Amino acid sequence: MNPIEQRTLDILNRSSEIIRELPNSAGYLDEINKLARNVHTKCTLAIGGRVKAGKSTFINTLLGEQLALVGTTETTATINRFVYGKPADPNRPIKVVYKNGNVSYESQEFMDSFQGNDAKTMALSKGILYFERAIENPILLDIDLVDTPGTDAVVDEHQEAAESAFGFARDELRKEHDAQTKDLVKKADAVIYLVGAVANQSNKQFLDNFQQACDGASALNAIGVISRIDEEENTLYNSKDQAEYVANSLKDQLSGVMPVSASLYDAIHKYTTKFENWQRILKAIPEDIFNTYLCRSQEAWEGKYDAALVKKHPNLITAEVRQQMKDDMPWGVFRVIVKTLYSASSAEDARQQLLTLSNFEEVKQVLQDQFFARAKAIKCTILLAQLRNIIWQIRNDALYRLKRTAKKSVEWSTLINNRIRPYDSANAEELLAFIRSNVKSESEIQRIEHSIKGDVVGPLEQLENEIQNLNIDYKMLQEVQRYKDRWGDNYAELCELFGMYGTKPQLSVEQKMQRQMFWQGKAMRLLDPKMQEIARYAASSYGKL
Ligand SMILES: Nc1nc2c(ncn2[C@@H]2O[C@H](COP(=O)(O)OP(=O)(O)O)[C@@H](O)[C@H]2O)c(=O)[nH]1
Ligand SMILES: [Mg+2]
Repeated sequence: MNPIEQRTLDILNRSSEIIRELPNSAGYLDEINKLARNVHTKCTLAIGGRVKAGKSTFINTLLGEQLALVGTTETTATINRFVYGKPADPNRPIKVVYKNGNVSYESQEFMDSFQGNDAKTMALSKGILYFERAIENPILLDIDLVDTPGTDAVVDEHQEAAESAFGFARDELRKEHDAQTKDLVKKADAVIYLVGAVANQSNKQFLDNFQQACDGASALNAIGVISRIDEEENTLYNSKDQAEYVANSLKDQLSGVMPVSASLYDAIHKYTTKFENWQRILKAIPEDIFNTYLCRSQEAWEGKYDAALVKKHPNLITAEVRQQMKDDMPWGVFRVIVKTLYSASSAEDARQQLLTLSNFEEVKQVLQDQFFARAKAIKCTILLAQLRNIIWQIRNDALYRLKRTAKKSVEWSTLINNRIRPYDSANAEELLAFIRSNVKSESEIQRIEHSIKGDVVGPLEQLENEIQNLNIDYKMLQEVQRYKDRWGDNYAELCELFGMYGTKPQLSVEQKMQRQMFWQGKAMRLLDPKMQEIARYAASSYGKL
């Protein structure tokens, strides 16, 4: 077991030992035992956000397999869990958990049949609680990934009007999905919030969408992703600014915000062998025709202006060839690919630029560092906070009542001694014995309080602090890595100091002091406040080594 888990379990076990001594403690013990069992369960990472934000696409790209159904309608959207493991029967890899408690194992075809948008599919999906699929993907070693149906489905008025009886049932399902998603996100240990970059969303609207999506989230375990950035060129080429704007405004809710286009990343991999050939074909098109006419819109690319264009340029590649090129890529994805190929000096150069634009590798790295690698710390932080809550209740409720009773029992004993013993010493003794065996004395209570403080609250706070420091280290490490170039020769030193390699530098006292002074001096000379903060933190970290 990982050391953080072991220490969490030790604290939980010790607290249940102490609390067992209290009368009527069964309820508390139950809660603590539940927490202890949870130490071994995996951390749940849920993907939240609106319907059609691109959640399922993002998960597929993350897992590198087409596992979650994409483009599902509200009738077919289901909860999909992805867990580490091997399916018992490879022909029936999908575990279906029904709302009535039944479980069945089904084939891929069964799952694919959920693409329908009809009454029958809807009736079927209504009975299902979730799908679960076991895959041997290292991402899932310490976390279970949950794809949610999404909140706030956009009402499709055409469909609504066409089939109003069906529309009502669909509205019900929509509400259910909205509630399910919110509930899953609330129960998850960590959440990725996806908000699609819908064309022309104002910054304010954008923020409102994020705020709504991550309502009540705590910044440590929640990260924001602006998805589908390829759809708006404005967003695509300014995606980092947009992300920074949202991140600054939601500092308390999200640990960070990153832009991504999962579809672009997928397309780069799917079509990369064609890039060279495409680039040759594209570069033969005159610039004004390429930019002004062909890339204007999907219709233009597919031939809308060709009748007029071909008169001027008889050698223009035909609309048919162009459509073949586009294949089934979303227009935004295709547009950025052809534009980049057109302007880049080589196909490889274009590939690199496109990878950077999709930003997927960076997002994956951050998720890796922040969630997948820290899953156990995240889980334990949550369990420790819950234990702290239980202890607080015990101190304010059970212990408080015990103390009151102990005080009262002293009064009763005096009363018995003074008023009963002179007339009936046998009964007085019996009463006193009853009190002694049923009421905890003030000194016993003090001993319990002392144990709670020393054996539970102390170690709990110590562990919480250590995890907290790891979290700050981690945030600093992220900053350092983000602006790697700024740190020149000191980059590797900071990475080690902030725990990138899992071990802290081993230095003599003189060396530590020397490095501490170096970073204090640097903090004073630096002008950028972020860099100043990091330098100061480096100095204090050497102090704590
Ligand atoms: N252009 C573009 N389309 C995307 C991207 N991600 C998802 N989509 C499309 O958006 C639609 C909804 O995607 P889906 O993953 O099912 O969204 P979900 O409802 O949040 O799970 C589908 O048609 C996807 O092809 C993206 O990065 N770029
Ligand atoms: Mg989906």
